[in-house]
Amino acid sequence: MNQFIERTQLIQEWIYDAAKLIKSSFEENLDIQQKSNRNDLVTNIDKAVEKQFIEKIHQFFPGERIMGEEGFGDEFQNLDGIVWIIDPIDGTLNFIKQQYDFAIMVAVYEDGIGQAGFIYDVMQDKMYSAHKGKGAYCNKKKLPPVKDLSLKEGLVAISSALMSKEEGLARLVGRASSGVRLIGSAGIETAHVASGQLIGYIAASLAPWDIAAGKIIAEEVGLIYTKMNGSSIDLLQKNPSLVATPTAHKEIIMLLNTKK
Ligand code: 2AM
Ligand code: CA
Repeated sequence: MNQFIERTQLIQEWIYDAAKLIKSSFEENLDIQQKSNRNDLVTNIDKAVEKQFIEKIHQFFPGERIMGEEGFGDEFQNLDGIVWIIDPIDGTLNFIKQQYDFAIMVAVYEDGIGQAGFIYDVMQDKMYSAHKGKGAYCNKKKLPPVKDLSLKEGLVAISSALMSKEEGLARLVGRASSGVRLIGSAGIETAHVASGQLIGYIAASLAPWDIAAGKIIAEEVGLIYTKMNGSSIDLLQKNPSLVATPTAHKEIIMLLNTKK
């Protein structure tokens, strides 16, 4: 069996353990710190979950490199070899303010190519997963290839940063679609595009850990995941990001070009 498929059970166990840790914190006072701005927060729980993943990866897969949002992993100049990309809590603001709509995300890349991706919507108990070339799943159910709907035929998700910073651009895409939906977790929004609830998701600036797992899952169901100008995602940097059905992807890029 492919070595990345063999890892599935272990990775999912780690994710369920992390979810327990996160849920057990609901009754406690969180230690909350600000990162780049007042809406970019980190808690003691984000840090504890990342450390827990790193400990387990070191124990089971010594020598493999880890990129983690909270900085307890390695520094990266390239993506050579096997690289784990971890977002301990995606949607930290939702975790703090709503105790809902946040995810745990784990991806495994080899020489820059996505091999396995997991997005766990903790409160809905939905494990989205994919292995390269083997399709994507929500829990045990295989996700069908997406219908190639156009922008006007579907709902689109837009990050709140894009709504506030690039209002014109967000409005242009929103108006051309059936409607706009906002959740505030790149992982859950991407999972909803993969499961056909949305036809696309656009975000002003996503970090590698916001993208890595979702990109593998999205591509397995026939979605296109690129930067907003259509060029390839760079997992060593932040990216203005666009994931959509092939037709909606083309339409959104055309709309964004008319804005320039
Ligand atoms: P995070 O919660 O892991 O930081 C919110 O619209 C989405 O954008 C979340 O998935 C959030 O991930 C991500 N995001 C990326 N950069 C961000 C930033 N600087 N501030 C807030 N959210 C950010
Ligand atoms: Ca995070």
